[in-house]
Parts: sequence; structure tokens; C-alpha cells
Amino acid sequence: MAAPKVYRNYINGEWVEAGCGQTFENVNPADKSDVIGLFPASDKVDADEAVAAAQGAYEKWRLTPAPKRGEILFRASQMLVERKEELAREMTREMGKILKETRGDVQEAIDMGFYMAGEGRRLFGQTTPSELVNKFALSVRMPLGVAGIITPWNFPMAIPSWKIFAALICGNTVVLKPATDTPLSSWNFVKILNEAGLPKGVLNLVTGSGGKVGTPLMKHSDVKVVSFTGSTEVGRMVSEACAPDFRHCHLEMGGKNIIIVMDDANLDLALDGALWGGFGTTGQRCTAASRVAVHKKVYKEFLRRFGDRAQKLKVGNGLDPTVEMGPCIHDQQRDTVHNYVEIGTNEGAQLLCGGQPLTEGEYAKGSFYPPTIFADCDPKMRIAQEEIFGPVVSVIPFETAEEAIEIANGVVYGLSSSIYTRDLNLAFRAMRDLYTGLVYINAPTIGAEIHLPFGGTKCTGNGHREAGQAGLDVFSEWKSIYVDFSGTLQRAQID
Ligand code: UN1
Repeated sequence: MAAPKVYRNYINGEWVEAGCGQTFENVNPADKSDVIGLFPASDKVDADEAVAAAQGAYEKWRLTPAPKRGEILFRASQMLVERKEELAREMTREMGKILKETRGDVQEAIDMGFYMAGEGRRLFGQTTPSELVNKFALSVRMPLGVAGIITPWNFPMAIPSWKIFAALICGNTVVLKPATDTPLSSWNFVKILNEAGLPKGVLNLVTGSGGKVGTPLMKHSDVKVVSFTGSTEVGRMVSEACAPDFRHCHLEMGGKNIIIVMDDANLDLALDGALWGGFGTTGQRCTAASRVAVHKKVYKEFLRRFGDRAQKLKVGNGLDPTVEMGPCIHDQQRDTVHNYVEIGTNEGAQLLCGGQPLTEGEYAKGSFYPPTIFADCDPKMRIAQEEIFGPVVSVIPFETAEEAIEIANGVVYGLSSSIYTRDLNLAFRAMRDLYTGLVYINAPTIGAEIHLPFGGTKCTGNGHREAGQAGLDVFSEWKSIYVDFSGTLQRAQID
């Protein structure tokens, strides 16, 4: 077998090894013998160098007209379009999700690129009358400086793109630390952006572990905003690292999302939604529908059909076009999933299907787990409360819409929720009362589009949103400007 390709960090316009010379393997979760490449196992020295490069490039980039910054983003997005298929294939190989989904992941980056490129000619502020005569008032967005961006493995290009495109268009420079399980997609993304014409130092890439690269990055006093997507534990660390000197941070963490199926729902549609929401991306989305609450009147029928269809989903290597669900990201994640299945069984939930790792034949090569459904769950069970991040759905029976909404809101997270009903009044009540950052009516909990705010309430986030206009708020600060052309002293609130 050919030796795996060796990749490098990208710092100040150069491809460089980690200072310590160490590397780590990027392995295909569908076939662990397939080593995709060796990536720099960087540490604080490399992170500091990248921050210094980004700091050095900041002043010039800040003063580059936003429409010019937008042109580079536009070019990069066009290059993503041209290379979409190859980028998606490489992503499936390193992350495992099926090709249709990795194409979607690249598409999400393309959409965000074009959207933010357009922002180069908008970045709207306000112009507004002053309360005083011959005085002019306006507000403008200003960039923050160096942005430290720490991204997860489940959306290896989309999530870096949400953060990086927004950061760059606002005039910040960036150091990206991607997940160790999926560095190739970030490497591809950074390469394309630089080929599109970013000046050196504006976007830097440092691969390596959270402890060795993420921690020094989040603690660095020159990193003026940290944007992080990942676990609640690490999110808390980011928050604490930024708190002492009030550097900004944007956190996007866990979810325990729900689909509510009412007795008047179109059951075929609800089943399609529950399967896609629960088992799409092997359940490894923050937005995954890991809970399905079903009205008692349709509970039995829904459960029977849900179990039948879940069992028929074809699990395997995502590069095979007939496969519907790929592997877990690695064995450790699969063990976590299986551990939760044991917890659920001990809690008294009824295992309807799945529940054992897939280890025979071709499956032995990778980290596979089948679609798994627990029936008759109590909403307080751990499997109905905690994020599992795998193909496990907990089904909860209920009797009234009020009860369903209480169940929906009765978790520490608040990312996404959904209701299937034909009752317009109830749909509007749900839109008002579901306390999540995303609400879907007659659609599953996944599938957010890039031009609306994305994020969640409670332990899912820290009050910020990314994507759309809200994403600009993470990477800029408002400056209100008053121009007095009266030639006299005018006192606001007094004269
Ligand atoms: C995530 O799960 O971390 O709405 C992001 C969705 C995708 C993004 C998911 N557009 O499911």
C-alpha cells in the first residue's frame, strides 16, 4: 500500500510542519485500515505562530474594502462549486456520512460563501435622525481582530465555512483548529480560500488536539473572539478561558431535539421525518431528532412502522450509493452509543430494533452501529435527556399537546424541535411555546438554511447565533457615530 500523504499546517501563507515534527493519522471510519493522511500534531508553539501571523495581517485586511473581501469569497465559492464532487468524496472517506450528505455539506459552504460575499456590498448599519439639529447619526460594524475558530467533525466543511466566511467578510483574520477526526476537509477549504486570493496571514490552519492547540488558542489574549462548536464541557472551558479579559466567545453545543407527532399528523410524512431526522448523518448532528414524542392514539401504528423502516435502512460505507447510513465517527463514539443503549435497557425502555454493534463481515472494518429505537421511554430517562450523538432514537408516548410541549422543553438543551400536525392553531401555539432556537412545522429537526440564525437556547449556546445576519454579530461590534455639523455645543437630552 502507498504511504499515506503528509499534510501540513498553513501559517502566514506557507505550508509548514508542526514545530515538534509530530503527526497524527486521519482514518476512514468505514475502513480503519484506510489511512487518509498524516496531519501535524501541533502544539502551543504553532498556535502562537498562527495567531501572530493573523495579528500581523489584520490591519491591512481590516482596511481592505469589504466588497474586495467579498470578491475573494465569491471566487472561493465558485471553486467549491467546481470541486464539489471531489471534496464530497474526500469528506465521506474521512467522516463516514453518505455521499448525498457530504455533497450537502459542501453545498452549505457554497451557499454561505455566496451569501457572505454579497454581504461585502451590504454590511448594513443604520442611519437615523439625531434628536438635535444639524447633527447626523449612524452605526457601523467594526471587526474584532483575530478570530480563533474551533470546529467539530460532523460538518467538516459547512461549520468552518459558517464561521470563517462571516469572520472574513467583517474584516477579521482567522486561525482555524479543525477536529482531529476530519482535518482534510478543513485543509481543502483553507487551500481553496487561499488559492482564491486571500493575502498571507489572513486565514491560518493549525491541526492537532484540543488540549494542545485548542486550549492555547482560546486562551491567547490576541484572539479577540473564539467561535466554537462542540461539546458542552469544552464550550464551558472556552467560556471560562475568555471570561477574565472579556474576550468574546460564541458557543454552539449539544442538543436533545424532538419531533412531536400529533394524532392528526400525516403519519407517512412524520415517519419520513423521524427516519431522516433520527438516522441521517448516523444521528451525529447537533440537530438530530433523538426524541420522538407520539400521541397515544397513533402510538402503536407509528412505532410498528418506524421500527420496520429503520431496520430496513442499509448501513455501510457511505461511498456506496445504495447505502443509507454510514458508520459512527470512531470506535470510541460507537462505544459511547452502545453504553447509552445499555443505560436505556437498564432504565426499562423497550428496545425495538438495533442495540448491538455491527461487527460481522464488511462491518468488521469500520465503526458501525445499526439504527436503534427505544419505545415506551419516560421523558426523564437518561436516554431521553442526554445527547447520545449516534443512531439512537427514544420514543415517548403522550396524551395532550400541552404535555408534549412540556416534554419538548424539559431538557437542558434548546436547539431544535418539530411538530407534525394539521391543526393550524396548534402549530402556531407550538411555534410560540417551543423554547428552542429552531422550530420546524411538518418537517424534521434537521435541515437549517444558511441565511437564518442558527443556534439554541439554554445549554445549547451562550445567546449568540451564527449564519445569516446573526452570524455577522458574532464577528463584529457596533460603533455608533454622531457627527455634529452645527458648529455649536449641543447637549443630548438637555438642549
Ligand atoms: C450540526 O448538527 O452541528 O440543520 C449542524 C442542520 C444542518 C446543520 C447541522 N444544516 O441539520
